[in-house]
Parts: sequence; structure tokens; C-alpha cells
Amino acid sequence: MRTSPRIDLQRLLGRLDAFNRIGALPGGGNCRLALSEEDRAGRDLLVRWMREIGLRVSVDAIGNIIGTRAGREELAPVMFGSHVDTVGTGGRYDGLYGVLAGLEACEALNHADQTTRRPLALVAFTNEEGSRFPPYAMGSLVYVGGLALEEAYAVRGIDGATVGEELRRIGYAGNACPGFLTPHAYLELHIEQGPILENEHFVIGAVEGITGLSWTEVSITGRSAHAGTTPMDLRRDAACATGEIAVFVRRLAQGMGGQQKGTVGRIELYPNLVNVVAERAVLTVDLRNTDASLLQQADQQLADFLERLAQQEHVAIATRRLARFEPVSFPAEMVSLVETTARELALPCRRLFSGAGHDAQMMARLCPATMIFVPSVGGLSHNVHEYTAPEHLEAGASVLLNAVLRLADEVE
Ligand code: HGY
Ligand code: MN
Ligand code: MN
Repeated sequence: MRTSPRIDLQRLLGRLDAFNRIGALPGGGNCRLALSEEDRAGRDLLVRWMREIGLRVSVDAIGNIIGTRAGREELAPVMFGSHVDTVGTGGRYDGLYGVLAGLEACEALNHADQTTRRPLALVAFTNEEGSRFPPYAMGSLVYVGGLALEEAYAVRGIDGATVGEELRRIGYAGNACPGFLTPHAYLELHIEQGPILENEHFVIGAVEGITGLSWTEVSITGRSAHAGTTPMDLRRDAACATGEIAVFVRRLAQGMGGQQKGTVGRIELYPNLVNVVAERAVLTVDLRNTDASLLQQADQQLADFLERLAQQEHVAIATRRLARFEPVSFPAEMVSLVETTARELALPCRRLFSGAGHDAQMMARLCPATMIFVPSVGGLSHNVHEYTAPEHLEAGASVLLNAVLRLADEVE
């Protein structure tokens, strides 16, 4: 007997607990780096759950996992999902929440004995984080044709393995062609990972767009020397140059203000010894802005600074672009859909931009897309203490379910 579908919070929380036992870190949080053993185990569990609720599972050549639920008509599907890989100090919700809430929405439809007009497609994209294998959102970028499959396979990670090797090793180099389904629309439910919704007491964020971003790897070559005997003015100190860059990036972002961000997240020194002036350094610079021309300016200021620094410190500085994405804005009707759905569920909702990158940034190239945010306690993410209250997890999943239902009944 047909009833109206409802999110079962306990079932969703149970799945989050079970999934987060994979890659659990001793002090809390998770590490399921893309294409690692932990990622494989998570993927296997997701595929099992998808099959258990009757979804037809496809894996494409870059490892994107797509579970489809038949509709009454053979139309373009409504796609929704996110990612299940994490950063090294990952929390319990980044990416995973959007995938498991999507699974819960499908199960709620099963229990309500409902079949939507359009088919539904639940997706877990490969390597959204990009911290092991840049760029981020690699799986969705290949899916929309923004990165050639062979190019993605050749990307060598921070630990020396390539994407192709690791994908085959964990058994997720699937035979479906990336992009084999062109969705009618794409929705991504995700934690905000910032402080706005919590600070302003909103429960739902209707995401208007996603920041632009550039990732640059900077390699500095100086000269190793004795820490005690080498006069300060004769040094070619790669560590000192590294520190200058970190301070420059901080001051650049502070000086530009607005939505400009700047981060030096990874630093490797050689030989990294207490009594040796560092010969080499490799570091990364992450610059972001929601305004394309300001991001361009920040990029240029960094390049100019590196040129001056090389002269000043008598070191060689080489850069390698790891990622470069323009800001995207989502279609007004998709953002309004989230707002309307939240309002009908009496959930306080505001519009906002995302400072984090997401797969929706790539899917927006293929079909109408947007995101639904729920609050992050303390605005914390990419941190083992990441947390979102259960009632907010339930609220977000209900907005996802109802927005998907609305899209699934659209004809054109
Ligand atoms: O870096 C990002 O914004 C995303 O978490 N991959
Ligand atoms: Mn994410
Ligand atoms: Mn993330």
C-alpha cells in the first residue's frame, strides 16, 4: 500500500556508524584516502547496500559508483550523491553523508512502495578530495569530460602510485563509460564545512555556487650546508624561502579580504635535519575566491612574488599547476527548488556560496545542479571533530528526498 516516503533517521545514523568503522582513526574521525584499502572497503560496503535495496550498480572506468532505481518512464534520471573518500584527518560526514542520505531516500521510497516518473541515480564519485591524487573532484571531472581518462590514470599521487595502478589494484576500474548517464538534474547534499548556517541559526543552505580555486605545487632548490659554519648571507636556504611563501600567502589573502582564501597545506623538506640548511622544499599553495578576476589577480601576485623570492634567496623555484577551476553559479531555478522545499518543510533556509569545492562544481557543466547544506558545528571540517546534529542530518535528507521527488516528476 502506497504511503508518503519518510526519512528514517535511525537507519541513516546506523549506516553512518557502520560505514565510519572503515578507516576509523584512534582519536576519532576517519582516513579513507582515495583508492586506498580503506576506500576499497567503503566502496564494497556501499555497493552491497545499494544492491540490498534493489539499485542496479554500475562502476565506470574512473571508478564512479552509480546505483540506479527504475522510473515509470525511460527518461533522463535525477542524479544525487557525493563522495566517500576523505582527507587524512577526515570527519564522519564530509561526502559520506550525501551518499548515505541518498541511499536512505531510495530506501524510503521502497518502504512507501513509490516509483518515481524519472529513474533515480545515486552516485559516489571517485577521489573528490584530491589530497592524495590532485585535482580534487577527479571522478566527476572525468565524468563530465573535463579530464581525459588516460590523463587521470597517469596522475601520480603524493606517495608515488598512479591513479590507474591504484584503481585497478582495488578492483574499481569499471567498464561503464564515464558520462554514460546524462542526468536531468544533479543534487548534492553536503555539510557546510563552515560557520555561517550555525552562526545565523539556519538549518538548510541553498547553495548558489562554488568558489574558484587554484592549487600550485612549488619546488624550491637551494643548497644544503652546515647549520653552524655557513654565514647567513651565503645560504641558499629552501626552508627559509618556504616560510616566506607561507607568510606571503597568509598576508595576500588577508590583504585582499572578501572571499579570498590562501593556504599552504603540504610542506616537504630535504634533508629535513636539525643541523643542515635545507637543500630542497616542495610545498602546495591553495588559493580560492568566488570572484574569477580576483582569483586571477591572486594567482598573478603569487607568481610575481615567487620570482622576486628566487632572486632574493638565491634559490631556484619551479611551479606545477595541480588544479585550476573557475567559480560556478548554479541555475536560479535549482537554488529556488531547495528554498521552496525547505520552506514547505518549515526549515529555516538561506542562500550561500560554497568555499569548499564539490562534485557539483563539475556536474554543473553537464546538467542543472545545486547543493543542499546543513550546519557544521563550529564550522569545523577536514578535522576529526567534524560534527552535525542528528536533527540537521534528518532535515537535510528530507529536503533532498522531497527535492528529488519534485525533479523526478518534471517532464521536460
Ligand atoms: O578542497 C576542497 O574544497 C574539497 O574538500 N575537496
Ligand atoms: Mn566533500
Ligand atoms: Mn572535503
